[in-house]
Amino acid sequence: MLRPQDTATRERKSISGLWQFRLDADGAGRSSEWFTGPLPEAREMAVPASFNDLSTDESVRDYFGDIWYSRMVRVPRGWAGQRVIVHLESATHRGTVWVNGTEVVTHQGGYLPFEADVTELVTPGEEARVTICVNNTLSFQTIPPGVIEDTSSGPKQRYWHDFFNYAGLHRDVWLYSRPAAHVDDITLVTDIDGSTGVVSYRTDSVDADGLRTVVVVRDSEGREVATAEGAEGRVEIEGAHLWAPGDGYLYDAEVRLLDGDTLVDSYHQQFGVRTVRVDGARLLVNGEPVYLTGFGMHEDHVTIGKAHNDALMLRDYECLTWIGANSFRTSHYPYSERVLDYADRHGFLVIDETPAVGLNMGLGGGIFGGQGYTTYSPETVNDETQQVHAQVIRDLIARDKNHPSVVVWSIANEPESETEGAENYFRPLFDVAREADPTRPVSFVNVMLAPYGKCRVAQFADLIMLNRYYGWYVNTGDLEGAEIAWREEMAGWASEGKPIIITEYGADTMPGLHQLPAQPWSEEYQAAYLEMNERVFDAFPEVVGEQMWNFADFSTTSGIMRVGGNKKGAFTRDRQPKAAAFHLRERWTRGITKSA
Ligand code: BDP
Repeated sequence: MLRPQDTATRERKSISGLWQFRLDADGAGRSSEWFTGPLPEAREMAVPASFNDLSTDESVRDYFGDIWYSRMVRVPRGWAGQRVIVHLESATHRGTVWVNGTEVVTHQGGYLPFEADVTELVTPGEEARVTICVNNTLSFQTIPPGVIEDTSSGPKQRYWHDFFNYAGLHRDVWLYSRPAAHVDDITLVTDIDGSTGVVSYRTDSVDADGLRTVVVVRDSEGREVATAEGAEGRVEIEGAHLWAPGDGYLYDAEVRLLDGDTLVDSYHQQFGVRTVRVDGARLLVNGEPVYLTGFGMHEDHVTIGKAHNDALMLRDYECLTWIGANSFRTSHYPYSERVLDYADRHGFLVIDETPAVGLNMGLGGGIFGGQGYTTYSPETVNDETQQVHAQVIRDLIARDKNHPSVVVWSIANEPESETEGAENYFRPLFDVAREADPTRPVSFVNVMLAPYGKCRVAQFADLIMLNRYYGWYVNTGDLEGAEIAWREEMAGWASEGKPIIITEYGADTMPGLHQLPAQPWSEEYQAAYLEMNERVFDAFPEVVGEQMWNFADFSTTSGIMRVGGNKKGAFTRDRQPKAAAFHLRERWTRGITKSA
């Protein structure tokens, strides 16, 4: 699937904005056929936005079940003779779409795009009704997992991930036109031979029998630098300007479908010429060792929740640049494609993560009378979950494979990984990822409950990614003891001979709380905690990256461990620096070089 684009042969129309909206606690919408006309008793809802924080009503914020969106849209009259497609960048966590009363597509998984050809259901020049039923209920067979529990005050949704389960239409919804014979997919893989950029390409086209495929590569100034003919092949760029950290140089590959010399379809795919490779305990980009600085992040903002917003994205990137970050992880789900586009253009390194978070019932399970669960079992995370997980890995790679910024696939965050069930569950998933993309390292994020010597999944990973909270969840307030324990565990991982990226280390911090001597929750403690961690990282050449948890404070479910959300941000939720941010800036802008 290719993204909607305006090209010589295609046009797109955003249908974001204010939609009719209605929660459906009784599940009445389908039987009452709400997709056939205006939504009864609708209120207004912004798209893109999470619906949760736009209301002042608690039952709206915590609602789970069917959620209906509806609007009329005029199909441009100039699209006559073209195919008309409805495209959703995401629907969290499940979406079904009707056009003029006919169901056209259902999609599982909250952070990846889907679409349907609706040509036969609409008339160019006339209005069409688009209805979307989103559902945000999690189960053991969804990624991420969750469960509905019966409580004395009614059913409640429970999940094991530490961020609020925002839902709705978080990204743009589009109508677009394309020719019947069209380019359907493009895969570009780059290599470097001396000063030549070698681009292997594969295109898939639909209804294209007898048509020619021509690929034209242009540099960032629009100068043609290479061409090739055929659905699959290779082009060479002499004296290529490589894509590198901090230098997001992009080329454009235009794929043209031609009937003789007549243009039938045209699609532009940007790409960077670069290689990524693990070599011993080093991570190499273009053959050069890289050291990642940055954060695990969240798509999380006041009022709009997990919605994408260009202005807020720019502020995030401003803060990342100011602090000297060269990388981030899309913890804990695929981010908006616009975030990756920016990373491509500006040379950020991205660890791209699936939504597989919370596959660990040992975390937060069973405390204070809560029900305990076994993570991997026929009744909980099972074969069906594994199939869904495999599909989301394939879908993520299909969406993001051409982004030069993506340098590592993370197939899960902090799953239970110390048991036989975990080993059986994950072994095939690594194969799935490598089959979908043989060119990038594949890994997962290891949790503290499966320390060195106990983890049974790290053996499958190309590099080790660790979340560690010595000095916070353990050795709380005792940074000396924390450092001893941390060094001891790190020495074990280092002996594996793989590169290690610290994907989380952090301490909750109330902005404005000052304490000398430093105590947990104070700004001083956060800074001292970071310094302790940095001493450990600097002592091990195998550590090739540090991504502090978290870039900014973020919203979570309520609980005794969270004060208005998770407060481990270097920045506050409104993107203002805490004291620790100045410390990180000092270290990261100075540059960290390692000799491994
Ligand atoms: C890790 C999770 C992350 C949490 C963080 C924390 O990967 O999502 O927010 O710890 O506790 O367990 O702050």
